[in-house]
Amino acid sequence: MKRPAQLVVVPGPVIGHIVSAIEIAEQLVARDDQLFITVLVMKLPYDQPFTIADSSISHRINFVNLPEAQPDKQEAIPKHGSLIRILVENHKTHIRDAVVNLLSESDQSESMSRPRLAGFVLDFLCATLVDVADEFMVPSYAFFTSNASLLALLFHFQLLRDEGGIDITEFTRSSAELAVPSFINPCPAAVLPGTFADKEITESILNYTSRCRQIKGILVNTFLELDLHALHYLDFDDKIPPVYPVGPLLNLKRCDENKGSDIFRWLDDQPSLSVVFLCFGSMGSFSEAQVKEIACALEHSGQRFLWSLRRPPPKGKIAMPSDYADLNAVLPEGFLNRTAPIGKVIGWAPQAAILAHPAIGGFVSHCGWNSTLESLWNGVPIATWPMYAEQNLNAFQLVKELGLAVEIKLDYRKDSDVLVSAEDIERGIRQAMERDGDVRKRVKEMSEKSKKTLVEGGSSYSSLERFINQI
Ligand SMILES: *[C@@H]1O[C@H](CO)[C@@H](O)[C@H](O)[C@H]1NC(C)=O
Ligand SMILES: *[C@@H]1O[C@H](CO)[C@@H](O)[C@H](O)[C@H]1NC(C)=O
Ligand SMILES: CC(=O)N[C@H]1CO[C@H](CO)[C@@H](O)[C@@H]1O
Repeated sequence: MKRPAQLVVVPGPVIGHIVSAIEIAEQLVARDDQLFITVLVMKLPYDQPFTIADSSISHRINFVNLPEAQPDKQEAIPKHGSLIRILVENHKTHIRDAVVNLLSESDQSESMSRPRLAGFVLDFLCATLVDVADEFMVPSYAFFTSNASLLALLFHFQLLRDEGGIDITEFTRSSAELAVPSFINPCPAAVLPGTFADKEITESILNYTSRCRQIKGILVNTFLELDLHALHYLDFDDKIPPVYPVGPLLNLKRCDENKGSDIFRWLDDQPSLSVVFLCFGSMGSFSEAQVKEIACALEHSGQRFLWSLRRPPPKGKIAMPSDYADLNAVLPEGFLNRTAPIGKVIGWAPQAAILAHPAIGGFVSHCGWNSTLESLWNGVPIATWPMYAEQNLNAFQLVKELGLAVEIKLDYRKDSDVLVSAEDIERGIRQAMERDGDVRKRVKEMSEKSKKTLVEGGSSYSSLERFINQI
């Protein structure tokens, strides 16, 4: 019989990444009863609350909340991307200590079948922790919470930088179309993640990518049927470690908690596929002028809607959006009263549960990868409104390469002065809500594929098996 094995999982210090890490951990223990997992959770920036409330998570998954890392006094207030790099760096000692602890606990355990430490599974954002895994002389694996297309793009850029001496940040200032091997179509430089405009962040990301060449395997939250082209490219390059597409990893079980709330009572009263849902992720918020354009688009379209509207943090402050105390203060006068029969404006939204509701017929989204997966899973067409990081790219592929979404605006950048007009928004909403459109048909097909891939015989199911077998 196989000896029990222990994996140390380290999520990146971002709330969505922790959720994904938990999903991966659950999938792994569900598939191998000799597998034990310890998740090391870093203290999150911006005081984002994270508590592990769900006691239904397997007893073979153990969570350790790491102590807060002492910030380095010399660092100026870092930008978002550097903040993550610094946080990870500052947590190194705590991570080493936690693993030493773990090993000494299992040394003292009575059991004859102590799990051996089989490796570290590191969020891509924590790739520099390969050093720590090396100290324990165990292999490192990575997990990548976005998709294979982005991963392939990063490997491509990293080679251009390290072997071609090319400055990637120059691309974002050009109007060129780039031939990226993992993409079917040339990719306009304008859809490159805005982060590639920043030298320091680009350098960290490409450094992580370079570390990822030295590890034993990469788990990716995607599936073959969706990300075929990029996965083939990654497969055929022997300087890239084996890539295991194991998605879609979605937070579906926790959808039930919301039933019976005000939002769901309202949704229950709406006809099937009649409501467009607007939600822009945990960091998504808009200027007042932009909020007014969205409101006009909704009112003018006459479409039933559910709108998660968040208030931006005060200018110059690094913080998360919050809920408005008084929605009337930001919405056009009388909007709430006039639209009350067909619409509902809410604050924070239980997105996954809402997307699963039969009343939802379309989704205006920032196209974060996990939102994209949730929407496809539920067969809901997306109108893309990317806001930051890799979302422009996701939108580009979703719209242009896969035909799984319609476009509101592809090269919108958060904090830029671009105002997306009510007309553009309304057009996107109408297209996404089209009853018999091709997009809805393709999304339905992809929804079925995304469910099949996870069950026995499916591609992600087999891929996870291959990963487990080589631990
Ligand atoms: C990237 O890696 C190089 C070489 O190891 C190092 O000198 C540099 O400081 C790293 N940069 C960042 C931003 O991590
Ligand atoms: C909006 O409707 C509410 C109740 O339906 C009412 O109390 C309020 O006065 C109305 N506000 C405006 C501005 O019409
Ligand atoms: C699995 C996962 O990461 N789910 C997250 C996706 O993003 C939404 C918000 O954008 C989060 O609420 C989910 O937890």
